[in-house]
Amino acid sequence: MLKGLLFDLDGVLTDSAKFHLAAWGKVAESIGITLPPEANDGLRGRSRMDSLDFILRGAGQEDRFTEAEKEALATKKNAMYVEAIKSMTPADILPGIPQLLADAKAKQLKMIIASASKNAPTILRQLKIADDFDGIVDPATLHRGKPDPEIYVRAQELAGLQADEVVSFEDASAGVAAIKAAGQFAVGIGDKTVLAQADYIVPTTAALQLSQIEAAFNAQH
Ligand code: G16
Ligand code: MG
Repeated sequence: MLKGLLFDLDGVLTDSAKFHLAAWGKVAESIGITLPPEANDGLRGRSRMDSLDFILRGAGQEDRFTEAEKEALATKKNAMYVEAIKSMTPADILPGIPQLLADAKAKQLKMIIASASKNAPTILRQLKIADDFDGIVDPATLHRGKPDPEIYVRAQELAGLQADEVVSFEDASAGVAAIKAAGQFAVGIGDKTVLAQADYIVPTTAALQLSQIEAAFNAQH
């Protein structure tokens, strides 16, 4: 029986990717690197330091900086990002999400955030949906990033539920892989060839409907 929903944040509840991309773009520019167009997708769901490594690797400069210098660059990016997300309001919640959260609440489903972002609590407050959730996995306590299942296993534990009692939502293929490795039902939001591993796929959040997702979940359990 469906008892809980586990949510990625960026790309699922709101589009914070544009702010991540803009901040990384400025940091990259400051060290003479131009972000390639594929950076937008490539940065999705990656932790802060993994994102920097991804950018440096893409430019063939993975050995250019010391760990301390990389920390400084990541701190600079985060300061710009934190400034940018102050402009977020409830209008930045993606279409279909307010109804999904209301339907889940009416069914008393547990709701947990499984985001790689250390800024997730701030964003939820800006969107004024922080109180809708029963918990947030603290990414600082994780050992491995998505596609490792750790974050989804932890989210399920926070909900006090079993793998076959939850549905998890993701926009990134690494995130869907993490959900499936955790043995959970995956809802993928985005391109169906990219997210082929998901159990249920919608092109955008506007197409999310809890009754239909629950029917697909029940058919599989
Ligand atoms: C998000 C974004 C990533 C970002 C990561 C860490 O993940 O998709 O681009 O690098 O969080 O964010 P921060 O620097 O704020 O800790 P998710 O898991 O919500 O998609
Ligand atoms: Mg995401």
